[in-house]
Amino acid sequence: MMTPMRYVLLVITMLIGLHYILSFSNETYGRATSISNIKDHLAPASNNGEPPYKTPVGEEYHHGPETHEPIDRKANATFVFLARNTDINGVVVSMKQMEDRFNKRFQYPYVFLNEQPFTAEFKKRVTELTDAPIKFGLIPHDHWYQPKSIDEAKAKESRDKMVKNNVIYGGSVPYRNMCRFNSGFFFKHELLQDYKYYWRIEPDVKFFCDLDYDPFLIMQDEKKVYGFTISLPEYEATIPTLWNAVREFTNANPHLVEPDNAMSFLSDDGGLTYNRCHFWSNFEIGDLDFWRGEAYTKFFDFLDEKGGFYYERWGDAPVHSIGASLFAKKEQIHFFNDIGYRHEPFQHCPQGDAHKRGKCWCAEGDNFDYEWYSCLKKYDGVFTAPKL
Ligand SMILES: Nc1nc2c(ncn2[C@@H]2O[C@H](COP(=O)(O)OP(=O)(O)O)[C@@H](O)[C@H]2O)c(=O)[nH]1
Ligand SMILES: *[C@@H]1O[C@H](CO)[C@@H](O)[C@H](O)[C@H]1NC(C)=O
Ligand SMILES: *[C@@H]1O[C@H](CO)[C@@H](O)[C@H](O)[C@H]1NC(C)=O
Ligand SMILES: [Mg+2]
Repeated sequence: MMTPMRYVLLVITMLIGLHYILSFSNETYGRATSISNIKDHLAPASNNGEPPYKTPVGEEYHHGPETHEPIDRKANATFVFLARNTDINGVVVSMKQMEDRFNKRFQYPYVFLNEQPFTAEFKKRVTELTDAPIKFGLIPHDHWYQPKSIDEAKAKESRDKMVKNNVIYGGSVPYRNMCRFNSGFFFKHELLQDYKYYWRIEPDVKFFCDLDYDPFLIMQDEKKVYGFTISLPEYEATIPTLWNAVREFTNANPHLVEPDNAMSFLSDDGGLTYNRCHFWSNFEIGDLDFWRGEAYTKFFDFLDEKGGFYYERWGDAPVHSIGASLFAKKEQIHFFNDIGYRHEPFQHCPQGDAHKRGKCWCAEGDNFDYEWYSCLKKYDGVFTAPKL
């Protein structure tokens, strides 16, 4: 039965879908710049290829139930958790699940970061949840706050306009600080210098499945640089000039673009326009040295100079996604198919054998992977699409 409420919801969903399709087919900004350099560096398509996740993680990585094999091998890795003191109740929800599903067995350390000192109460509550080492770090002033080089009058005008247009977090300076920090600074923090891999966690997320293998070892053994579970398009209003800046950068630095890249995840027309697909960065398992490397460092500095973190509201998700897609090989971006994960309002729920193996508590039918608003099909297309 179609209740009136369901009918209204369906119509709203269809309208949003229509808007999305129209806006996708009508990119008008910034067609002026030459794209020849990007075209030269388009990923060669591999028709034979399948996305790497279609091949499940090898049996040798699985440890089985906790009564079985002890953990004999670990990666150089840590969790990274950026949070405010006021986030504590959501922080413990996420961390308790991470401990129960994975880390009480694997014992990776946690690094907590904040631009203000963590309170004794915050430290006590998270320390009680784990036997693994925990470090609490203060973010250096210049890595967090709006730089002096930003014209505050211009930035404010843009924020006010976004508020008027109901852009999510459009009026927030702290949110912009956070996006810029996550884009270009977290991996520079002194507490992260000791590590090569990180797993980012946010407050109030859910981990649905037992994980009896170490995803960091997959990263290390297969030389992956970026792992995700959910992908979707970014809001146009937050990044109107981001793609122009990206093209300007790649045109000026073609040698930094990886020839075997994942451009077709980002663009449906060979780099001319951005389809706004990005990996949802509230979940990330990544290589810190990749962010610290020459290509991404120069890329971030270039973007930072443009001021779009403040004059617009560039998010760390599109910035990381574009960086990983253009400066790494496509096979180095990994979809963690067997990690069940939710950050409101979307979730990835492993299907079939993976669901059973992980004893997942999400409903298999509630899975974002091939919903219309998901970009996973574009990720698949990177490996299967015919050559442009
Ligand atoms: N220290 C600190 N952390 C923040 C601040 N704003 C957001 N965060 C953290 O940054 C991450 C993203 O923020 P969140 O509110 O979850 O944004 P959303 O997921 O995009 O809605 C979370 O880990 C927050 O705890 C801030 O002003 N200070
Ligand atoms: C596309 O953008 C142009 C210029 O902004 C506008 O005139 C046109 O109506 C738009 N078309 C669609 C389908 O949105
Ligand atoms: C861990 O990785 C970091 C960054 O690559 C490196 O500096 C450090 O020496 C590594 N530690 C170990 C024990 O390998
Ligand atoms: Mg969040």
